[in-house]
Amino acid sequence: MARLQAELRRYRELLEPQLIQYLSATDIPETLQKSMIYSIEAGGKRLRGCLCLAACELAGSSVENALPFACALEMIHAYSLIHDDLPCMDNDDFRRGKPTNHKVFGEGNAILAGDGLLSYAFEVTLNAAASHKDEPRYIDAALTIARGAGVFGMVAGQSMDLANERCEDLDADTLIYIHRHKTGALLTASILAGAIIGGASVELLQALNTYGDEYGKLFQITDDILDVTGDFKHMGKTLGKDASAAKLTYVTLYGLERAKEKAEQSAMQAKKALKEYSSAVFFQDLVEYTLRRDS
Ligand code: GRG
Repeated sequence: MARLQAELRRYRELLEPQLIQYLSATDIPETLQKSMIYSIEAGGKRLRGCLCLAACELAGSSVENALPFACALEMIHAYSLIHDDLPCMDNDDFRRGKPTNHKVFGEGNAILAGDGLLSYAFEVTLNAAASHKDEPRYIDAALTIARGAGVFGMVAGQSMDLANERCEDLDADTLIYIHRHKTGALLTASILAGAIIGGASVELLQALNTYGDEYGKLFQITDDILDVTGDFKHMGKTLGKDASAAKLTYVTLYGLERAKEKAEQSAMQAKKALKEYSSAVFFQDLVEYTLRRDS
């Protein structure tokens, strides 16, 4: 995994200073700025930003072109975690190994930090699109992210999750719908946005769409498994919450062993989707890493 780690490091070293630069703008009110920076600086794997940059490179373009979009994706992801952690949602005290945003800044400020990050993300992508008026793919990438984050994507999944809380007879189709939207949609949008900026062919976009769908499933199944088998030190959040909240997960639905088999199946399908692309090494390595991840 040294090859993957080096690539992730290269992408993060581009992404993180740019993210902080966006958030360091001088005219943001102090508490709002501090709370947004708190959640962004708390860390995280920066997976969505890295996927966006890697897809742009795979499509044959320089990562710099996708950098605003990668930053926007990390802002949207951070907002979703801040809001998901609120008492009215998942009610979590820890995230990324630190007290959650509302524990430090209060609920009102945490809601605003999320709102601020989400709105700023679209300001950043639309600014990038406005600077490339003659290249419509920049606006396509912004739209792809909007769709993945919003009422046809992540917010739809979160809404269905909320609607089905403590529902005794949830079925596998609903579980798949929830996770394909709540977790998978933003991951897939991250990959597609980067590929669109990079000028990917229709064939590559289709292959990456299939990869994203399977990778999203793999990511969620391993998240459910780690809720049972993981530890706080690596995951940085309170574990065992799914069981105590009687949540339907891949583990509660299928049991640990079959959930692991399902993760293996999605891993295989994700890798197969890109088998024609010999330069998609990052994406193939990421599947192996995710299958064995502990954080
Ligand atoms: C509030 C609209 C809204 C949506 C929230 C993202 C989300 C939807 C909920 C988070 C619940 C959760 C733990 C989902 C499992 C998958 C997931 C998104 C895990 C966290 O992502 P990582 O592991 O986090 O990439 P880091 O901290 O590494 O960035």
